Amino acid sequence: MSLMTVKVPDIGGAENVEIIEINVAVGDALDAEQEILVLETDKATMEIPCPQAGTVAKLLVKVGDKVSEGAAILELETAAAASEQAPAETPAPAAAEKPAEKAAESVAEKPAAASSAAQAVDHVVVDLVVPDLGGANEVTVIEIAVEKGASVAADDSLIVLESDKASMDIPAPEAGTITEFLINVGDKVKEGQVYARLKTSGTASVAAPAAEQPTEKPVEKAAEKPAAAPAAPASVKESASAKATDEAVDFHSVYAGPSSRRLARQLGVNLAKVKGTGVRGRVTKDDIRAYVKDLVQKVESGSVAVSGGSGIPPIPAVDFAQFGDIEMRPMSKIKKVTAANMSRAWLNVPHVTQFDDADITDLDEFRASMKAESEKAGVKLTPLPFLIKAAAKALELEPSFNVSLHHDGEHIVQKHYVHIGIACDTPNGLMVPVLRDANKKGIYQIAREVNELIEKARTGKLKPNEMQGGCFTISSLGAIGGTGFTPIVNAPEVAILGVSKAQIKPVWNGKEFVPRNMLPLAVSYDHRAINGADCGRFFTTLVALIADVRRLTL
Ligand code: CAO
Repeated sequence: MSLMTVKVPDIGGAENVEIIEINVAVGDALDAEQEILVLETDKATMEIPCPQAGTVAKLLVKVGDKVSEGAAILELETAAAASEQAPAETPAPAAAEKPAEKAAESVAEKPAAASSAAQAVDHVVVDLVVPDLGGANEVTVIEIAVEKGASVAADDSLIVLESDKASMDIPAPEAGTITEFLINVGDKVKEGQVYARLKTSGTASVAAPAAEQPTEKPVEKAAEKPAAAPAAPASVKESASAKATDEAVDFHSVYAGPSSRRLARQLGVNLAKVKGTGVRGRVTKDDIRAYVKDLVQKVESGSVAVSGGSGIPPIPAVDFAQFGDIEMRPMSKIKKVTAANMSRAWLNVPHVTQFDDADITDLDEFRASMKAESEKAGVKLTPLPFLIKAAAKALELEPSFNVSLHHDGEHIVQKHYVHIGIACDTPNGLMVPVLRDANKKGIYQIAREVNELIEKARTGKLKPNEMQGGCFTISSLGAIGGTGFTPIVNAPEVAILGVSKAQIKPVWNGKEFVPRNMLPLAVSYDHRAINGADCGRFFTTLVALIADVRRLTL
């Protein structure tokens, strides 16, 4: 093993160039050509590669340092054989990495074919040519920042070129209208190649058309001031393409180096959505990785399903302020979790909802008759404990409802316990505490435990295990009102009961209409696990149990 010092290579004479990114750390094993750091002039970025494989022994620079050719960057521990060739110079950055100023000068030196005498013409059409690429043979067009027909100001970025190691914005030499592009994104272009035509006003500083050309016609010629230097990131203007749809990959308005852009393209990441944490907000590769990691986590937790997962078009963003006064309030954690759970269940579970009314006239009479006794026992008896008991009994009698789909997609999990979830409206949002073994408990015990759970939910004292393990959920809006609703299955449960407000209704008893207290019920179920006939049986059983509370004791 031996130690070599890696130095800043020939960077085209640029001096005191700022280090804006360091992509290696002490101890990293580097391959030859692996990117070490990124330099930036006010016109271009350059990635400095490692001259040969080795391990970083010491970093000699930090982000923000200004360096010139020959400055020591790091010490590299290399294999002995390789070190014999040392001190190896860092390979000069390829083609486009040569500082843009250089490219600009080089191109600017090339005079336009036409004379510099200005002539009075309405307008001239000038060819925009690819500037000096610092010796690179070909570079790729990675963006066309404006559309044909767009009016551009001087220095507006028109296209972005990228070599292996650097990217550069090619700005408009002056104001005008783009009449055509002669290249497409992905094309390889060479220095001097005409990539677009710009119609400028005749009195502009653009060189006049050649004398022999008729002045009444627009003139085509090379611009005297060709697209020279890549624009500084800060000067990147919003382009027509940047105003495209949210989904369109918008690299143009993004400040990122070639390797970051390359990584974004490989991963299909829209760079415009990535928050840059590098110098001056530059998007680094770590930013892209963090973005992808975060996205994957959100997708796996289901929290981004509403925003376009599984090919579902996202709901477009709306600026509500344009319609009147608004205020932004943060969602509580519970509301966010509920939103994620609901979208996940709604998108994953094929729902069917069936409806029926239960006659609770007798139940209500019984409840009223028990009022004094229940108060003495310290229990408030609403219809809810009876519904819980009835649901638990119905689940025992119709076990096809007491199941979950196994995540392998090939098994049904039959449960031999009966835990009932109660949807509970709390100041922070919807919570679903779970009453365990409801089938084994009496009405008083259920009422007492449920009231405790509701109290805990509303005071934020529920423990995680008190919200887990439910087999079936009851969501009661009975105290509030409404004649019916279609509840969303609380997956991985396969069914839910929605309870609406009881009402006295005329019911035909075979001889006459009689006033009965009717409770509107809805059962939503997961049609992957339950068939309509199963639900019919379960629902009939449930309604019969509610209508005759004596059956609950059997
Ligand atoms: N019909 C008519 N009256 C009803 C009724 C019904 N279906 N259900 C309850 N009531 C009555 C009760 O008897 C009580 O009246 P009394 O005091 O005169 O006896 C009154 O309404 C208030 O009941 P409550 O709300 O205090 O208690 P509850 O046991 O009925 O409900 C709970 C408890 C936690 C289910 C309820 O408070 C709640 O939070 N519901 C909201 C659930 C929710 O938001 N679900 C989401 C819907 S979308 O999926």
